[in-house]
Amino acid sequence: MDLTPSSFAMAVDAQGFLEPWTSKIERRLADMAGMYADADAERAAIAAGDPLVYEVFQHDMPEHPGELVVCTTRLYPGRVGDEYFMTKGHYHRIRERAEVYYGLAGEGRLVVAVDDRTDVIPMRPGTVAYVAPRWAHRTVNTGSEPFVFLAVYHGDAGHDYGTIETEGFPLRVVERDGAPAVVESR
Ligand code: M6P
Ligand code: ZN
Repeated sequence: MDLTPSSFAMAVDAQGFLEPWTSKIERRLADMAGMYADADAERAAIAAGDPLVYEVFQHDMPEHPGELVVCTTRLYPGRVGDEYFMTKGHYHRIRERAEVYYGLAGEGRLVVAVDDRTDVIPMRPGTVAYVAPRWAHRTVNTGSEPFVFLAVYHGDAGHDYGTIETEGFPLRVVERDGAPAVVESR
C-alpha cells in the first residue's frame, strides 16, 4: 500500500462505497458478542446465521496527527431483541482526537458519552455531527434501510474498544411501540 502523503480525491456514493479504499472491515454479530443487552436473542441470532451488522470502507493513512483518515460505514437495519443494530463503539486511543460524521443515507443515532455526560444525536442524510475529543462514540440504525455515513478522524487517533467492552455504553437505543427510544443500560 502506498502511504506517501499526497493530495488526491476520493469518490463516495450514497451506498457508502468509497473509491479508492485500502481496507474493509466486516462486522458480524459474533464479532461483537456480548454487546447487546438481550444475550439470549444475541445467541439465537448468531446460531441462526450470524448476520452482517456493518461494513467499513476505509482509506488508511499514516498514523500521524496531521493526517486524516476517511472512511464510510454501512450499518444494516435490524435488531437484537428490541435493541437496534449498532457499531461496537470506541474511544480514540489518543483521547484528545475529534471526529466528524456526515450522514449519507438512512437514519440513525450517534450516541456519545464522556465521564457522566451523554448525548444522542439524530442523524440523517446531510447531518454533520461533531464528536469532540475524549467522547466515546457509537452509531445505531433506527431505520429500515442501511444507515450510511462518512467519518473523518486524525491518522494517529486509533481505536480503544476495550474500555467499551469492559464498561459498556450508558445508553441503549431500543424499539418501543414501533419507535426508537433511549434507555439507560445500567
Ligand atoms: C466510523 C468511524 C470508524 C469506525 C466505524 C465503525 O466510520 O468512527 O473509525 O471504525 O465508524 O465503528 P466501530 O469502530 O466503533 O466499530
Ligand atoms: Zn472514532
